[in-house]
Amino acid sequence: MTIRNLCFGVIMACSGILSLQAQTSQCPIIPRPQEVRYAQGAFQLSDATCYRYSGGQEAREAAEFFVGKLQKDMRISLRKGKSKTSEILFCIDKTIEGDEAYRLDISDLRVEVRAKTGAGLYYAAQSLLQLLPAEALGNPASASAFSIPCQHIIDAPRFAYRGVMLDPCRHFLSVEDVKAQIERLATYKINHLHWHLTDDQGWRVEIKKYPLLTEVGAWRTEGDGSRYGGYYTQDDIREVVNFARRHHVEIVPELEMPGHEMAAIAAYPYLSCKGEETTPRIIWGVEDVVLCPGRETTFTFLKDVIDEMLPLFPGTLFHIGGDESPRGEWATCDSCQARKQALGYERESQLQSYVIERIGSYLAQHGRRLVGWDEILEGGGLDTSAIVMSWRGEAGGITAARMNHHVLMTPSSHGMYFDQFQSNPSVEPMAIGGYSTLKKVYSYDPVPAELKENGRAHYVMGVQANCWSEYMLNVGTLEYRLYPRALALAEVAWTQPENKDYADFERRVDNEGARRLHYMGAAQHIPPVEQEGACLDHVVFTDSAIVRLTTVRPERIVYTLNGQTPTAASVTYTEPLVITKTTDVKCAAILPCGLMSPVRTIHYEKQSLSETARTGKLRPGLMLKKWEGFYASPFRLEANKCSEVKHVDRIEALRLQNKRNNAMRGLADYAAEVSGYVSIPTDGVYEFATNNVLLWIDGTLVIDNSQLTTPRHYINKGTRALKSGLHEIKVVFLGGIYNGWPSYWDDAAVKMRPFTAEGTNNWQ
Ligand code: TNX
Repeated sequence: MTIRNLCFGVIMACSGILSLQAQTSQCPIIPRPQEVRYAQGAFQLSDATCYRYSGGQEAREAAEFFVGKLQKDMRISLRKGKSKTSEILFCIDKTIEGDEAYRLDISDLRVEVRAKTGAGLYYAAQSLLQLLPAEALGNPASASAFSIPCQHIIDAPRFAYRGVMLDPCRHFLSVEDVKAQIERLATYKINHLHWHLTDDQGWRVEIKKYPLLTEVGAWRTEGDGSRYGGYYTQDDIREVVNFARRHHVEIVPELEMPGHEMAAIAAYPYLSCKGEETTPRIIWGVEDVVLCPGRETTFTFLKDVIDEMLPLFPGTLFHIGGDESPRGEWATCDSCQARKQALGYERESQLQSYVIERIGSYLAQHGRRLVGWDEILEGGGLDTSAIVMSWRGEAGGITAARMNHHVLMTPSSHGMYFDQFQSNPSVEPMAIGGYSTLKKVYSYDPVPAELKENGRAHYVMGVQANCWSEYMLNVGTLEYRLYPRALALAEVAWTQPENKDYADFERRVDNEGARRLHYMGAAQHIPPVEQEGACLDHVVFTDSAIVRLTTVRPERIVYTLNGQTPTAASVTYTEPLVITKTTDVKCAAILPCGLMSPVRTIHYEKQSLSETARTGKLRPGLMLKKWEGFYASPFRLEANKCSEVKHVDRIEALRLQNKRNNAMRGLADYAAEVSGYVSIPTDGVYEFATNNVLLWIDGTLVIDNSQLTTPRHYINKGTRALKSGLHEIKVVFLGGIYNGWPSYWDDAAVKMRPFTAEGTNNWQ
């Protein structure tokens, strides 16, 4: 099986010897500072070191943060006071330009940290901590002194807004999970956490005036009948916001409107045009039912909710969503049409603008700035104070900047969607699609060329990556998707383009970066081994097979052919392997710092060509059997009573056995199987792909998707050596909603092609 079935933890392949000497010649800091100048000598940090601060509370907080970290992570206790031989001074210095800029002067007897603000001092402290070896985090008692090379660092961020979005609506994150990410992200100088608190599938913020929002709206019924949900109390939110403040992170809350609000509508049906009773959405995708902009009660509700949210979130930015709001219901709603007429509007999109405008001015009265997804531009007339978050490519951001809006760049097309795959989908846990590698994230420049050319670069306030969580079932998967891509994002957001260098970044991630993440307790993506070309877990051959291994970023690959789990001491892959008998190739990638990817087992099986089926007289078509009810597993269906047997003409008929509605509510789920014969044109090895759950050829299971968390895409492919002629085929489909994905959205097809290791043949 692939790594999808393993946990995302990583293991140390070798412990190595603790080097307490930081590397001198190469700066390990992520994001890379503006300027680093090395000098002779080194500063000794130990229990004998003293610390001081000047500049009031801000300086005290930064100093205490640093001292606290040393104490907690490395068991080094600094004393407050002066020392002639080893001291660290944190100093607010108003002559330094830039709110988050800092200077770090490390000489043999003294470290001087200077910044204009507490945030600057905090970032200096983070840089200083990154100059200490990451191993010390994992072995706090292992060293009593550290040596930091003398150097002078001058640093400041490129962008004021450096953000990550978390989505606890699709899959919930506990307060502790959210705090853990804030602390880690702040290590890399990320300073905004956009918290997506409301959506169709769940409402996550306690609003005292509307208790049903969390009693009803925070819980949805999953496809297997279980209840899923959770929410943050106002105390929880205060705790997170305070924690974030101490790490100089502003929380930007998001209250979606007018779309993506099915959970609120389920709690208070009068918020929608038709007012029908409903439930939070039970599948991913976009809900057609949205807030009614015609009725005043909608605005009373939104203002009441905002009134309770504002004191919880003292930052200046407030996100009102605004994305993906279908307008179909408004066209037939009397209140919406009356509003449209009264305002002289011609298009429904103007009603969307009306909502944004009214709420925007309400927020402005309360000293907040509205942020919205790029759809907020669509109806026209948007106040220039609104900040546009460009997610559908860069176009929204460019248009907005041309109209004098500040913009935040988070284009799904340029790697900023961390819900996308980060290496070959065949070796990754299920993701939404797309392809966003570490390199792609790193290579992004948030200022589009057009804005540079027309002098509008300054409208780009910053950049953000989004962790939409449809396919992040738990915090382990979130972290696996977030790290180390968030480190690349941090460098995109902080470092000036002329100081960026992917090869150097890769070196820092592969060494100190990965190690630090590991000791901070974060799961992270260490590139799993892929096969070049056709990347399958089970490869059939008749004579011999050539195995070509690779990883999405170049790493050492180790492997075994004797069934043993590979270790750092195993053979290093240097050239393609030739396999002539049935063999399990077990392989893993090892980073230079010793961390190892999950082990992948690729089963290479030597087969002789499978005989054709003995058949009597055949009729065209296939036999379909159906069983009513929800099935979590496709095995042993025969043990249940079959409700129907009939002939169908296509395999795809499997998914058409009930009447569906768009929102998939109240479906009668079922399992179904088709069986028949497939005609194989010539002798050879064939590759099959299907998003159905099982595929058998000649009574052998060739594809088993039953372990996938979500049956979508053509992930598990299978191969089989077949003689020309007719072969038995059997396919099983489970109709139902699996982790938010309705299998009725799949095409239910089976594809086939002659197998080539290059994977270049077309599907038939
Ligand atoms: C689009 S990005 C959405 C989200 C989904 C996401 C999945 C945006 C403003 N809306 O509701 O979760 O795609 O990638």
